[in-house]
Amino acid sequence: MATILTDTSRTFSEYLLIPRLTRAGQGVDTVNLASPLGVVEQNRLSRFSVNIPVVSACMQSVSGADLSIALARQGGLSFVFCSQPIDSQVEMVRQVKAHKAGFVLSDSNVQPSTTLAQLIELMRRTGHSTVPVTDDGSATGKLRGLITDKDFWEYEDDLSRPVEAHMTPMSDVIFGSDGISLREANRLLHQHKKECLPILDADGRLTSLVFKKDYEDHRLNPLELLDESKRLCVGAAINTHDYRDRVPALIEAGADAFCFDSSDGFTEYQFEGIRWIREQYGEGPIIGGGNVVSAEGFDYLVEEGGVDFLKVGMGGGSICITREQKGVGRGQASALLDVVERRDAYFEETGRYIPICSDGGLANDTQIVIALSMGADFVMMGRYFAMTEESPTPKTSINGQMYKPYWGEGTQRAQNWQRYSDGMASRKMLFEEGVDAYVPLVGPVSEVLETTLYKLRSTMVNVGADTLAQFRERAILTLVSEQSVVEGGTSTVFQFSTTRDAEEGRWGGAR
Ligand code: MZP
Repeated sequence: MATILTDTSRTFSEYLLIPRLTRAGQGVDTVNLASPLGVVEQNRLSRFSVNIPVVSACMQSVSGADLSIALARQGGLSFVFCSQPIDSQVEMVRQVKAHKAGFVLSDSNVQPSTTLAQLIELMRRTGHSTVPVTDDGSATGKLRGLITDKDFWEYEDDLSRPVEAHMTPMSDVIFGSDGISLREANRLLHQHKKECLPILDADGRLTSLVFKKDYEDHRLNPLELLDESKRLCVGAAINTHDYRDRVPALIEAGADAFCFDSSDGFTEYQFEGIRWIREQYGEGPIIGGGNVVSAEGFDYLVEEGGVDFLKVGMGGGSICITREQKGVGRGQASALLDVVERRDAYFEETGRYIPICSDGGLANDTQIVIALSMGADFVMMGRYFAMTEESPTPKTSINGQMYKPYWGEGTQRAQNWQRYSDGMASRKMLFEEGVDAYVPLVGPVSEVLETTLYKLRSTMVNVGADTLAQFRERAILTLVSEQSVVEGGTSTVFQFSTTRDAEEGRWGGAR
């Protein structure tokens, strides 16, 4: 006979945190949100951590190159989707790695004989106002000078003249030598009051550029997630079908972490995939497994499989209809609590700490907070990021409101049969496990994350926690009744629907 669990399948909105002592000196500015992604061996640091506990979903309508760059700049990590050919996924990973705030390969270059008119056309096309002049017009040619939009007057100068007549010649260019540290390069920029510092090799060939604006940018984004070479970090999704080809190509492209993208990762197919990567590359690559929703799944992929982190969640995603279609899944809070309990016991037994990712179904900031308090080390979100400026889909106006398309990987549109058919040779999707939808456009990643993370920090202070580890340890949660949810909202007051309505004295109606 089937085993029937006695506990109910619960979700995050059924819980509330009880405040605990906040110590003097604690505040949102003292909270540290760093979180491990790689397994943490006893008394060691994690091999790889994120600076904020947020990653973006392995989805076509979410994790492209622009979103990956925007999220890494805030301290989080994207997993570029794998439901695309290996070449195009590799290209996206490369784009993120090339977007280095630091030493940049120059992508707008001219020759000394290029005319001002051609230069202006190039500047308009690329948006760049400083252009290296190299002997052959390439990014690595011998540097002859630098030209900026301040070196000529578009409506006064003769635009048929060559740039060499206007450029700063080599004799006056301040440059750094290959191998210079970023700190030293920034010092030279500061000392000589320059906007751009070319870096040259021993033969005088251009190797890269360092910009003052990137330095300022980094000061504004102190949590930026960078690798050892100061390049932005990016993760890549992989599947159980073509990892033998995909993983080597992604490693070559510089991917910092991998994550199996599967609706049900409790399979021998995923186990074999993890084993293969470990056999080929040892403990080096950070590998995320899942998704699982039970302690049994944890044991299989962690104890036997050897993953770094584990993703939890099945059927909770905002675009997911797996539970309706197939009758499998579990309430996200119950799934998370079960896996976290097992993770903690495993840590007691072995001294190995396995980071857990709560994946999908987070409908608001409060649920992110509850997931982290329940023991998730970080959360993965799709809808949240699909709504941002930087997601890869076009903005669409519907009835005067701006929206973005958002579709599940289990739709005919995504054609991600690999995510759902671990064992089947067939590439057909006989039924859909996801829906095709629109979500409202909410703004840039930096702005939405600022609010979310401020709320998280604020709740952590309520619980007296300085770090996410303390947050989990100190968290006391209570189940809520329907009536206490009603009590938690506004009651017996008239509420203005927007601040503007309030200012203009318009009633939004009672809630
Ligand atoms: P959400 O943040 O939009 O609620 O959920 C995103 C998560 O839903 C993804 O990370 C993935 O685990 C899951 N997902 C993606 N596509 C589908 C589907 O088509 C799905 N069913 O469930």
